[in-house]
Amino acid sequence: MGPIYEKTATSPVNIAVIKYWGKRDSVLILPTNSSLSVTLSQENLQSKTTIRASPDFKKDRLWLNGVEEADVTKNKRLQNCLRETRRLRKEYEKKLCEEVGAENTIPLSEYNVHICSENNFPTAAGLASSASGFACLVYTLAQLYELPVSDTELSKIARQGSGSACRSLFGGFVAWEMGSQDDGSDSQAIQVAPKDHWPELEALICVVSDAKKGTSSTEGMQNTVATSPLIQHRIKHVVPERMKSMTEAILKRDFRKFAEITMRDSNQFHAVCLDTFPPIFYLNDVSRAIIRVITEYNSSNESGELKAAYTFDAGPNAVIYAPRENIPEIINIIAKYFPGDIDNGNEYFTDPYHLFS
Ligand code: 2P0
Repeated sequence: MGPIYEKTATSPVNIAVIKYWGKRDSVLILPTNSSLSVTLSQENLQSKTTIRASPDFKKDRLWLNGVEEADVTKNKRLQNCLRETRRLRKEYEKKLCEEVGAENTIPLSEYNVHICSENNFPTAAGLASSASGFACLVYTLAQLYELPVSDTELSKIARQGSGSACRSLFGGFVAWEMGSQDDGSDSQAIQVAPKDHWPELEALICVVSDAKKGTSSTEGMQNTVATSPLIQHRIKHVVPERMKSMTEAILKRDFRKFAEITMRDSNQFHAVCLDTFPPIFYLNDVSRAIIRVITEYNSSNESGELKAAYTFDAGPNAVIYAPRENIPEIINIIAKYFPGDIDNGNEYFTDPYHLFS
C-alpha cells in the first residue's frame, strides 16, 4: 500500500440578494448578469468534503451524501473542477521540483482521488446545495494540493462547478462580477465586506418544503434566456444599477435600502420565471403568504423603516433578512400564521452568518 493524502474542509451556503439567473456560456458558466450574496453561518447550513489522493487509487470516485456516483467521468462539472485544480497543482509541482528537487515533490496531480461530500440540509430544495458543495470541492482540493492561489482565483474554478458556488468561497457580503472576457478570466467573486462589518444583520430561514425542486436552476435559466423578453430588460437596465446601490447599502449598513433592493430583486427573479415560456413556478401558496406577512409587518411600522426583507431562490423556502433585534418578533409572527405549514412541523431557525475560514 502506498501513502494516502487526505484533507477535509467545510463550506457555507450563500443566499443571493441580487440574483444570478442566466448564462452567456454554459460550459465555462459565465453569467448574463453580476450578482451579490450574503454567506450564511457554517453550523446550520454547510457542505463537508473529505478528499483522499493515493497512487493506489485506480480511478476518481465520488460519494454524495453517502451514495457513490456510478460514473464520475459523466459529471462534466466535477471533471472541469478536477482538471483545473490539477492543472494548478501541476504548475506548482514544477516550481517545487526546481526549489526542493523532484525527490521531495509529491506528484499529487497524477493521483486519482476519492471524494466524499455531504450536506447537513436538504439537497436541491432551493437552499443552494450546489453552491456550498462545489465551493467545498474546490476549496478542499486547493488545501490538499497546497495551491498558492487566492480565493478569487479559486472562485473562477468553483464557478465552473456551479455558478453560485464562486460566491461561497468568501464570508460576509460577496459579489460575483460577471466579467466581459469570453474565456471567463474576469468572471470571479470578490468580498464586498466581511461579515463583522454588519454583525446585527441576521438571516431567518423558513423551510417551507424540503422536496427536490421541479425545475433545476440550470435548465430553468436556460429556458428563461431563450424565451423571456423581461430577462433582457433585467440584464441591461436593472441589475447594473442595483449592484451599485446594493454595494452602497451594505457599506453604509443602510437596512432600508438593503431590504428594498433584496425584496425587489427576489420579486423580479420570480417575475422572469413567470415570463419564461412555458412558465416556471418556484413559489407556492405558503411562500406567497410569507411575502404578504412580511409586507404587512413592514407597513405596520409607524416610523416607516423597513423591519425585514424576504428573498426566495429556485424553490419555495423563504430567507428573511432582518436586524437581530427584530428576529424574535418575526419568529412569533411566522409561528402564528404558519403553525403547521412549514416543513412538516414548524421548522425554522435563526442563522447568524459568519466568515468562511
Ligand atoms: C442565485 N440561483 O444567485 C440564484 C438565485 C437560484 C436563484 O444561483 O447552473 O445552481 O449550477 O450555475 O448556481 C442557482 O443557480 O446554477 C442560483 P448553475 P446554480 O443564487
